[in-house]
Amino acid sequence: MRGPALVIVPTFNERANLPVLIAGLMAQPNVRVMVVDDQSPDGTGEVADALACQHSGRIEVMHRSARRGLGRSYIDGIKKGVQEPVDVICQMDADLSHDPSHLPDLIAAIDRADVVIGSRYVPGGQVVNWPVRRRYLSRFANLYIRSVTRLGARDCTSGYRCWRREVLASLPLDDFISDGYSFLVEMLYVAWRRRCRISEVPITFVERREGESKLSGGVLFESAITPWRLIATRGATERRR
Ligand SMILES: Nc1nc2c(ncn2[C@@H]2O[C@H](COP(=O)(O)OP(=O)(O)O)[C@@H](O)[C@H]2O)c(=O)[nH]1
Ligand SMILES: [Mg+2]
Repeated sequence: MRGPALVIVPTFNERANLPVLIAGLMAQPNVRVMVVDDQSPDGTGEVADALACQHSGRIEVMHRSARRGLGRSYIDGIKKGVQEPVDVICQMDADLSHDPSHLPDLIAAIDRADVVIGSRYVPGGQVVNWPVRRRYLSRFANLYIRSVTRLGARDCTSGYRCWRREVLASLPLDDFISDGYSFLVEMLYVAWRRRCRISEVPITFVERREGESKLSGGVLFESAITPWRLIATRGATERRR
């Protein structure tokens, strides 16, 4: 059996979603949360502080003031998280796309893996409420990443993941270059090159109802380049072992 888990949740303008997510997470035993907010203009950071008061000892809030970014937020959150007395560190979106009730499945699977992906693209996994365009984009992105990098995971872009703390602590976080969603691909690729065991458990992904996606043209451009950069620099990844 595993001990406590820490869930890192990056937020940017998730005011309406965060209280619902936190209620779902607080219903899970042995789970703590770190919200990493990028000075959201909608006041998500203050909402997070109020929730931390309500559930004192189980929620911490990191208010970032450096340059905004999903990758940067994760790096800062993980660096702090790996210092804490937990066995497992999870990553999760705040927009209610990732159902906290899947968390026990992910955490249970870590007994036989170093990283477990909450996966839309293994049998039993599904996507709800995505327009056709977004479905194709995600399918294509995974096909593209898997073909270029040879990564074996079916859902390389899922942001719902669970890591053994010591494995996460051993990744060369400061060397990661990706800013946006590509950060998730870079993390997985580097872990795989270092022979981490990757496992996938099915999830039902539900598109957000509140707030807006931060997917942008710049993010897509970075995503197109990243797999090629990763294979071009794979020797360096190995040497940093
Ligand atoms: N801290 C931080 N969180 C971000 C940033 N961009 C996105 N997020 C969060 O990352 C998660 C996924 O973002 P989302 O816009 O839903 O991406 P999508 O699901 O791919 O459309 C959500 O919890 C966002 O609030 C950012 O620049 N900084
Ligand atoms: Mg989303």
